[in-house]
Amino acid sequence: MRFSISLLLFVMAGLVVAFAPLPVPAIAPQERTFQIDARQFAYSPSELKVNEGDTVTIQLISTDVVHGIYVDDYDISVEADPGQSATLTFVADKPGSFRFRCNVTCGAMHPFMIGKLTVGTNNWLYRSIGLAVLAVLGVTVSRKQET
Ligand SMILES: [Cu+2]
Repeated sequence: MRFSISLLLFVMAGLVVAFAPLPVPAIAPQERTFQIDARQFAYSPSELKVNEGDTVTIQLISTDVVHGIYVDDYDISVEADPGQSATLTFVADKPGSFRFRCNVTCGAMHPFMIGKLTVGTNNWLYRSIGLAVLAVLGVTVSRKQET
């Protein structure tokens, strides 16, 4: 009986650690710079991951024809001439996943020239540390009660 109550307490504590709002703020916003090469019909890299609040600078380099980048929902864009680069800076203040796409008609496969921007909150580090500590405690306590 005692064992199952302490097990229940640990499960509840685990849920709190995993899902409760954190008293500490997420990792401080950073300045992030990405260089993206654009060519017919792809971006390289095509996936960007940042944390909410980061100041993001995208340096777009068009390697063949004129390309652009338009980020859905953020409603921002930039265009780069062939062989040139262009810079776009914004604050990633909306969490979630956003498509970005070429906003210059650059050829037949132009509609498929897309990428993904992921804006996440970076607090899983703290939560996973908390869960690891709880797991160790749980194992220790249940071992003691067995003896
Ligand atoms: Cu394009």
